[in-house]
This record gives sequence, C-alpha cells and structure tokens, in this order.
Amino acid sequence: MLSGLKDRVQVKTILNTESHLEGKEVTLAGWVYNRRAHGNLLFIDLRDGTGIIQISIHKDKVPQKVFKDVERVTRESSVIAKGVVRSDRRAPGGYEIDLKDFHIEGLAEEWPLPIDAGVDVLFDKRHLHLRGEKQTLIMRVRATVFDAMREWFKQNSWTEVHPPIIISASVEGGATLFKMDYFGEVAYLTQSSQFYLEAMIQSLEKVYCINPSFRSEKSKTPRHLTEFWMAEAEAAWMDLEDITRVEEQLVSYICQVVAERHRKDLETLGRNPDDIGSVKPPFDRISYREAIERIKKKGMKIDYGDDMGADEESKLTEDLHKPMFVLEYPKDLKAFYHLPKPSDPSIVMCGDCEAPEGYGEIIGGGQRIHDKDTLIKRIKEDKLKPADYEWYIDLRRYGTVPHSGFGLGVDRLVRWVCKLDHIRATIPFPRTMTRRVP
Ligand code: NSS
Repeated sequence: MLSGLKDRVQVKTILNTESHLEGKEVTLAGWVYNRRAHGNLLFIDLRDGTGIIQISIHKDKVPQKVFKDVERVTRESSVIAKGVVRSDRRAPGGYEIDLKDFHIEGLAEEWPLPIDAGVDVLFDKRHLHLRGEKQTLIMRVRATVFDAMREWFKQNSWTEVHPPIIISASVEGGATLFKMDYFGEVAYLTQSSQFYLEAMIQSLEKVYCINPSFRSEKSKTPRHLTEFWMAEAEAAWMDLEDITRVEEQLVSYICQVVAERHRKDLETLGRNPDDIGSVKPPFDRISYREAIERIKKKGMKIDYGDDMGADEESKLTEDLHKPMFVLEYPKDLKAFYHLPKPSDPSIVMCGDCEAPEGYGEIIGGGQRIHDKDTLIKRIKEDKLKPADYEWYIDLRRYGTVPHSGFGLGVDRLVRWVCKLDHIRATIPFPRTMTRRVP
C-alpha cells in the first residue's frame, strides 16, 4: 500500500452512519471537485471513486502551510487529506471533515472545461469530462445494467458465449460493414453476433453474449453509434411469442434492478425511478400494420411498406409509459434470415421492442428461417451470395430446429433509463460518424 494511505477511508464509508466514524481522524484520497472561500474559511468538495464529501479548513486551526496549500490547490488536483469526521446537517451528505493535514499529489493545470462548454468541447475532452457528477452516475447505472443482464440470464439458465468480432460476411446488410484488410483478404467488424449464436444453440440450447457491434452508419441521430454494445440471445425450440416473452422479462428485470439500486442517482439525472421500476410484463404487442396506422393518425406521412425511422418511432411511442412490441414487418424491410409467416410469406415473424416516451427501438429480433432451401432462396433474393453463408446454411443441414433470438441495444436502453437526450452520453468514449478521438 502507498505510504500515507494506510488509514484511508473512502467517502461512501464516511457517509454511511453505520460506520460510526464521527469524531475519528481519517485519511481521504481523491480529487478537488470544487473549492470555495468565505474569508478565513475554505471549503473543498473532495471526490473519490465512491462519492463527494465537504472538507472545511479554518485558517486558525491548521498550520499555515496547510492553509496555503489549500488556497493554491486547483480544481481536479489530486490530493490526500487528513481530518476529523464531524456530523453536520447542513453538509450535503450529513458529514464533513475538519481538515488537519493536506498533501497535493498532482496540482492540476487550469481546468479546460468551462461551465458553459459546448458539446463538441466536452466530447473533445471526454477523458476529462467523464469526471463530472452526471457522467459518473451514468457510468454507474450502465454498469448495473450489465450486471442485471448477466444476473437475469444466469437465473434463467442461459449460457454466456464469446463470438468473434472479426467476421467474413454481413448479418444486417452490406451497406453498414466496416471493412478491413485481413492479411490480403477482406474481413469486417461484426454487426451482430447472431449467426454465431445460432451455431451454438445445437449444443447449449439457450445462449447469449454481450459484445460490441459495429455499423458504419451515416446517421447523425441521437440514437446511433458506430460502435455500440449489444446483448444478444438465441434459443432452440422457441418461436416469436416465446422469444418476445424472454425480451419483456429481461427488460423488466433490468428496469427494476436499476430503479432499486439507483433511486437517488436516477433522480439526480432527472428520471423518476418509479417510471422505470414500474416496467413489468406483459408489454403491448401491435403489428407493423397497426403501427403505421397509428403514426398516420398522428399526422405523419408514412405508408404501409415504408421503414420507420427515428422520427416515426418517436411519434409512435411518445405517449407510452412502458415498452411495446411491433411485430410482423414486411419482409422487404428486414434482413434475409427472418422466418416468413406461413399464412402470408410477404411478412416475416420478427419483433422490435420500442422504448416509451419517444425513445424508440431498443431490441430487434424474431424467429429465424430453419429450412435450408427457404434460407438459400432468401439469401439470393437479397442479392447476397450463398457461398458467403456456407457455414450458416450448414446449420440447416445438420439437425436444424425452429429457433429465435434477439439483440438488445444496451446503449439505447441506458439512454432511455437515464432519460438522456443523446446516446453519446451513455458510453465512456463514443464512436460516431464524426468522432473517434479520444
Ligand atoms: O439491427 S438490429 O435491429 N438487429 C440485429 O442486429 C439482430 N441481428 C440481432 C439479433 O437478433 N441477434 O439491431 C439490434 C439492436 C437495435 O434494436 C438497436 O437497439 C441496436 O441494436 N442498434 C444500435 N444501437 C446504437 N447504434 C446503432 N448504430 C445501432 N444499430 C442497432
């Protein structure tokens, strides 16, 4: 352990009344979040990895050198502070520290992010911007979303698997593939791990993965990243309704866990935790046809057969309080692998899950084609080469079964849960059409 940090206590422990640290001397290590002066009295808000606490410094009660150091310390300097814990109802967390000793570890240069910094400046300096209170809370909620997903899958006997990121053929159409030189051959970054999950259900039946996915989408919208995180699941012997039930249970579990573990954080972010905590199955299910009718009634110009974009989905979901499924799209709007509806092959057995309050699509999924000849026909209809999908077609040659799956856009879910304007705030270092630094 670093010398001088032997008695270190983290902020969360001090603020927890059950730690009974009142009157005790403690060592804190962290960063200067804020500093204020009232004549002979200085205040520092000290931040560590667990929270923020106020430190008060009386000119008369500390050695001159300590007071001078506090006077010169700058915002975001890293410091070690020793002091006595005092309960104070006026202090933000109910406790504050009376400073005794102070050491500046790294004196920070002038903080380059002014209060009124615009979005571009904040994201140019994202490595620093991430220290903000709101950004920290979002990262905590995001981590809990990942925890909750793994908990739910584990509780329901799904096996986590690890598909490759470097792939050889498109899943969601060639237009959005990131291409790279692979020792003189062509390879791509994965758009979705779906096909690899489909290869693993014959041995494990219910599998999932949580992976980054990549799409070179020229979309400058508040819900598109070029590198985003998808939680994908695939199960043998499940049809569209079975997998839809899986999706609503998973989403509800995530929402309830986040609402329970992050009540205060959500409030700080401007999200009423009860909005999220009340999300429970079943979610409404409507057909694509019905969705188009609803959007039309709300005054937008759209016809049966048109794709729903962000604006249309916003309209469709603006009055909802919990997610809703839109099922059975025309086949021309979806990738080739979706199962055609037996009674009307112009429609496919797919389902998108739409988040409420205008947030729109968070999940795409459905039942897959499990018949070899139908699959080859659909690959050709989409002007793709069956040869590129040889191993995928193979899965239909050896013990094929009806099966279904889905992909949940985790960043989009975090955006909705945290009530954020833009998806870029959900991920530490967003990648968009115009950003790959830092
Ligand atoms: O294209 S999807 O709708 N579906 C698939 O990729 C399937 N192959 C998944 C599967 O069945 N295993 O994408 C799934 C979700 C979609 O609903 C969004 O929530 C999210 O992935 N998604 C994105 N999030 C952020 N940025 C971008 N560009 C993006 N594209 C999809």
